Amino acid sequence: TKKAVQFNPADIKEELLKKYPPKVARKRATQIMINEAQESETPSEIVANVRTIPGIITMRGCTYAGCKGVIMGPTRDILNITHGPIGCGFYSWLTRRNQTDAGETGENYMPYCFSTDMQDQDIIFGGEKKLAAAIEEAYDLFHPKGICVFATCPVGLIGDDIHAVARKMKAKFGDCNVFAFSCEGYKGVSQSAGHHIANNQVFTHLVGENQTPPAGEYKINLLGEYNIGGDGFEIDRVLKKCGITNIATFSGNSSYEQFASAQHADLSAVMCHRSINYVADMLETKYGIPWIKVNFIGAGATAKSLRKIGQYFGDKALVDRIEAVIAEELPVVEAVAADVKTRTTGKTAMLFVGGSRAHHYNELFQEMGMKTLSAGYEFGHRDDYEGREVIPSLTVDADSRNIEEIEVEADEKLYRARKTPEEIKALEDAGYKFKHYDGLNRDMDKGSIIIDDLNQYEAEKLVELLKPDIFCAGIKEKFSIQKLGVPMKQLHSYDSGGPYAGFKGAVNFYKEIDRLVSSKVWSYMKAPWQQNPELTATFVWE
Ligand code: CFM
Ligand code: HCA
Repeated sequence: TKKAVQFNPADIKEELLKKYPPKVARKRATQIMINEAQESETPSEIVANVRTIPGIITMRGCTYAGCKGVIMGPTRDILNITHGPIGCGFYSWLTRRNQTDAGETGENYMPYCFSTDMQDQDIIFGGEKKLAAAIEEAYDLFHPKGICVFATCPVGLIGDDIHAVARKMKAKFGDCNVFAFSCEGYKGVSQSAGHHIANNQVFTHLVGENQTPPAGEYKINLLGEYNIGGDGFEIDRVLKKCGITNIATFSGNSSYEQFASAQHADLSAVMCHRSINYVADMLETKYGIPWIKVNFIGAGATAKSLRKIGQYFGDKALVDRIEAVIAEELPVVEAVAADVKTRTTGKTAMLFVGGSRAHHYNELFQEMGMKTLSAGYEFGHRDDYEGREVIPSLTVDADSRNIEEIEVEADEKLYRARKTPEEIKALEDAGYKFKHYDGLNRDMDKGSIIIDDLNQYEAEKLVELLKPDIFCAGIKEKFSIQKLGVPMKQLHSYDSGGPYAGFKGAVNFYKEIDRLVSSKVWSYMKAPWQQNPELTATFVWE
């Protein structure tokens, strides 16, 4: 049995900051927050979505990763070409474990990695011709419905006009939708700007193209679900059982046609709002499709989200069917939870994932009786922490303006809590619709430590100070944490596991976490020479 860690969060914060030069410590102090959201009306402020201080080894990724890897990567029949050095294409090639099912006849280009493989001479003389040739070669080989082109850092620096090349090739082919993304890695402070750029382009160039309404009742779009480890398959199974038609998932297990038909849905259900809220807003503004926040991570959250969808349609047949599904699925999950809880209750966790999973998985850990000591996002914005209270109907052309400016402008409009009644009225008069959903802070215990853009040093320090029973983050953290003798579960790729969403996913997750926190192997983490220092040899010069 493990001793309960008693800690004073203020001391921990001080300890984390101690190592930094004064200026760095001052900035980091604004991104480390001791949670008090439970008690106060206005959640405490955290600084988020700002540049990482150079020299710090951040957990973040780049804007290209957020655009190409995250949003567009999981779509099987759009052919994605990276315009850049080969590493950018290679490291965003299926590492995320986003799965797809093309059926017997469907196209699937995900097993391929398409890149222009930029070389020194392209940097000097320009890469546009090479890009046009790559698009043509891909078209001749595969005849896809769509080709997307993604800019990497050097493309922006040398000024290749990827949009002009895409337009030219689209006109030349006539039957293939070619469009491009100015998602150079450096464009924003993290992946987040890449989401925004991807949202804008896919909405501008693809959504609404298919005029024929798909068949089915209770039509929804599932936004912000990426089918990592098969999560989307499990959610689709549950939705289908309830009689809900999923027109388009953005973008797990998705296809060109799904995006093209998304405007036929009656409702958007938003799972990871960080990555896709811009599409949700644009669907609402242009097509009048409202959106609600859902979460299918955790059995309780799944039941709640299904009920929320049922409530939106307000149809008795649907509501009854949803209740029947919950009544059938939930007891199986609860039985496993009851067993697992005998071992997991009181255990502690730390969760540091991109922009929504820290929040979503906190709920799953709560279902197991576990406590999250510290959590945060790599690239969340303030609304992901504090909750969002106003939706800006912001449709911006991210390619013609500085994306950082746009993001600041969008974020500034979100915080109703900090606005005067006059300011709120002015926003409402201007057409902004107020909505509410909770951020991470609301669900974390008082006194837990919330940290934005955690880095390598702070991660190791936190583990050393608080000794959690499990640490959840990504591949860069995996082995440094395990070397400290603490089990580490990847909440991005799920290591080799999943699905963890929906009812069946919750069962998988309970069992996996139980296995990890109950294992004795972590107590054998001292090497023989650390336990028996007499083995240390002394070198004697004769
Ligand atoms: Fe949304 Fe995601 Fe996440 Fe994200 Fe990501 Fe991801 Fe993530 Mo990795 S879209 S914000 S940019 S839930 S890839 S499927 S796991 S960091 S917490
Ligand atoms: C990304 C993708 C990533 C990386 C995960 C990790 C993912 O941000 O580019 O660091 O392990 O989920 O695959 O977030």
